[in-house]
Amino acid sequence: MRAIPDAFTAALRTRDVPLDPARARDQHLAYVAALAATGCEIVWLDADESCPDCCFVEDTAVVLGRHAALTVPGAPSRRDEVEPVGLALSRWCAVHPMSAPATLDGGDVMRAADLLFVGLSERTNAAGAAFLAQVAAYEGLRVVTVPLGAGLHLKSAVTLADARAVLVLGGAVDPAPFAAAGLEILPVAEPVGGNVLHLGDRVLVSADAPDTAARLRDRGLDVRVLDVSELHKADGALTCLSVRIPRRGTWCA
Ligand code: CIR
Repeated sequence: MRAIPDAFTAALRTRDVPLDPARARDQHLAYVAALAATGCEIVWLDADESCPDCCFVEDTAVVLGRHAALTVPGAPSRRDEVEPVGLALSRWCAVHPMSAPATLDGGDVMRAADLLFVGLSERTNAAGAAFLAQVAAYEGLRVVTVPLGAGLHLKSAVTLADARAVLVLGGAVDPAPFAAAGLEILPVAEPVGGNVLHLGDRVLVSADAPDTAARLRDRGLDVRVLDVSELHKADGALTCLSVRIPRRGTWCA
């Protein structure tokens, strides 16, 4: 995870709303606590005041096991975020840096067992997906590209609720490739309900998606609700605030 800079006020966003770094930090700390409570070790990188979006660390790297791809984020203002994340990750993984004109944001990559669904979006292009496929092959993983119809990233709209079921925000993407992979489709209508973070037997859900939280509870999942409203204002969600590094021989969302 990476700390929130004062420069967060200048983070990229689709809506012209002011951003409050202090409020975002309070919400970020609650998120850290929720991750730590699941038994994760937290590796914390300092903020970089020249990178307003640096807390959205998921977009800079995709960890696949012993190998990780370092991205070229689709937004040029985010490209300096990558190097410190790569240095930190090199403690666990062989890191493979992507080169422009390939671009990819980690928020466009959703893993389900041995498949990596990659959203082709305003941030991620076909060359970025092809590079990821090369690195993924070292781990025996296969890439399936899915064109994104609306929204910032694939995982803004589609995430695993558990290992066999996927939440899909209506209108954002064709659910057929997920169904073809044997995943149960759980359609959602709440704009931030498609982005949950499934960690072991627990799932984190945004407080702005109460219907999704209730539905996942009804499925018997251990749901924890977090207020990340200040991060939503910068188009961030639950997955984008961390890069998850699974224990050897396991995988995580
Ligand atoms: C951006 O526009 O790049 C950031 N303000 C938000 C990135 C959110 N990342 C993610 O959902 N993976």
